[in-house]
Amino acid sequence: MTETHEIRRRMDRLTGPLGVRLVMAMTSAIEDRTLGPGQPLPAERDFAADLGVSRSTLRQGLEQLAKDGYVATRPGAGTFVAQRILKPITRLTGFTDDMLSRGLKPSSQILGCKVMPVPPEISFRTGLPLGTEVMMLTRLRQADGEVMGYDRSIFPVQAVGADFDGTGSLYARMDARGGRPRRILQSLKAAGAPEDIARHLGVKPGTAVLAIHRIGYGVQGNALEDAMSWYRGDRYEYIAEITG
Ligand code: 16G
Repeated sequence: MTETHEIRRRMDRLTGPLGVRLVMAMTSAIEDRTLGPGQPLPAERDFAADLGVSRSTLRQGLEQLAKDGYVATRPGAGTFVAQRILKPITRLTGFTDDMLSRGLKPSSQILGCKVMPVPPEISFRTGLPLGTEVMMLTRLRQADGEVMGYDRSIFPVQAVGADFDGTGSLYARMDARGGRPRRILQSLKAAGAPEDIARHLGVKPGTAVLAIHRIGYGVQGNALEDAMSWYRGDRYEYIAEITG
């Protein structure tokens, strides 16, 4: 791997125990994308030799990086740089847009799709009149086949058309009708994954995930979406540019 040289260079610039320097150099290389998401790491023996560390130091370092969500090991296939999505907090995009712009293939598993009158608490929150027909769409979201998050979205049937079956991009579907949300109010917090969601995300119940609530409004100020998303904490990182 050509990047090994760069990692070794970074290790040499650091001080402290070899294992710590290895983890720090790898972390920075993954964060600045010297090592790209999904990139396979060399076999243990070669990697250890090229980095000038023992195999046990390398193994411990990789265990630490896996615990922190920087690398993932797939049985039989080796160790890879984890798919970590850096998402600007101020860009109004949907899941499909986010994945395509990173060269990843988005897919969804539909866990539920039903039409009902708007639940009263959603009506109070969004201003959608009681009696409005809404669709509740629950999807497991994947990138290149890996589970990234769980979306549960409620939106007026009118915004997507009565023949919408939940497949494909929700925002693309809205674009083809009256348009997707143009203004979004969003809250983001760390939460322990509830049991049913943890099962779908492939993590232990209680694992820290990003719990995101968003309400999206159309150009006219009308509510178009009330959504809860649970994103895997080891795969997502929200970033913001702050000026003052
Ligand atoms: C994102 C949104 C979700 C929206 C979806 C549309 C967050 C936290 N959630 O997952 O509210 O429904 O994108 O994506 O950003 P789609 O166009 O791929 O269906």
